[in-house]
Amino acid sequence: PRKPRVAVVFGGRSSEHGISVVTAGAVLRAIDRTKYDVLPIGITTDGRWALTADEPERMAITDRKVPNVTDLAESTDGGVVLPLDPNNREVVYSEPGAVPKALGEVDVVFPMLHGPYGEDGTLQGLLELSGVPYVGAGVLASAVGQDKEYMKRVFTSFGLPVGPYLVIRPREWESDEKAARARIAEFAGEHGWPLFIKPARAGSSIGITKVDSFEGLDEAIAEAQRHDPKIIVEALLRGREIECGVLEFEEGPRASVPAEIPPVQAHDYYDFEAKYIDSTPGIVPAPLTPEETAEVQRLAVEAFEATSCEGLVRADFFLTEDGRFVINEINTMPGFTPISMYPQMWEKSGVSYEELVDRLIQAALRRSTGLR
Ligand code: G1L
Repeated sequence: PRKPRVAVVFGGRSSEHGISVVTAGAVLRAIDRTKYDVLPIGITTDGRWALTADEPERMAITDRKVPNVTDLAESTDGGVVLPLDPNNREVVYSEPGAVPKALGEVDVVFPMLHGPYGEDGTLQGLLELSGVPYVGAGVLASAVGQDKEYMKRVFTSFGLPVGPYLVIRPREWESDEKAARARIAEFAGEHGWPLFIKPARAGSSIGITKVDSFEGLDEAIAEAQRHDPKIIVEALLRGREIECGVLEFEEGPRASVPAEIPPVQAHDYYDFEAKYIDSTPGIVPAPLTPEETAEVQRLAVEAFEATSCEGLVRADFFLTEDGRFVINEINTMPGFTPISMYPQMWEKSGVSYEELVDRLIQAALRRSTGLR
């Protein structure tokens, strides 16, 4: 029988294009070629889909230069830019099936795109319409995982502990800035400074400002609104940062050993570079009591279930000074190089990077043949 063909889709219009290419290179290297055929599909920074050569060694950082899809596609022997450019939209979106036809025979897609149109459920919706199974979270879980407000609402309704927060919607801000500021003042009165002002729907640490007083609040709001008109205000949670991976096995989701992210001196939350490229600053497994470990693992699996995740999720927590776990967020597309937190937590749980990639593909293929 023919081997299942896995299309790895990477790159894209996000500022995190390069990291996606590097990560896709690692995934391409890890896929068992005796079991699967592989089709690497890059999306250029201007949104064109291109078949790229299956040469993961060209997808690494060399001489401090981050790879990009345009270089890979243009200098690739037999590389074909598929008719999926923005000027030819009808080919892409007009009819269900257009994409798989353009891609050729594809049994499963491994989506590796950051941010809007990648991990927010839109690409997942396109794949649903096209009838192609894909790795990871579906439309709903992706969208919930991208929206800090609805993430907290879902957690709360499932009894998961979340920290204090406030949402400022665009209409409220436009109609009455003063009232919105007064709500923030009341929130600060109750929970104290500093506050974190964040875009409600943006990945990584983009657009986030820590504010210590009213001074700087307006600039922080403006900065967050540059990324999303809806913003979220969060109180500082004192405590340790603990993360836990969840992976879907045949019998259901299981939690990895947790990790601890030590506090960073230079910045209060580790930035994009640290999160995706640098070696993991985490301690794996986290030095927790067996009871604490079991508790955070239980909460991580609950977060996976509450948001109807599929395949995998990384759940991030604070362990507060009074010994309670508070869930901060989930990430349906966590950093995924072999040295990133999520693969490291599984490595220390006895699941190699190769096995991880295989389990994710298998979970996607299983889903396509059964009732969801
Ligand atoms: F498909 C998975 F497994 F769900 C998946 C997809 C993408 C896991 C992790 C990622 N991560 C990335 O693509 C990225 C961190 C390079 C950008 Cl979001």
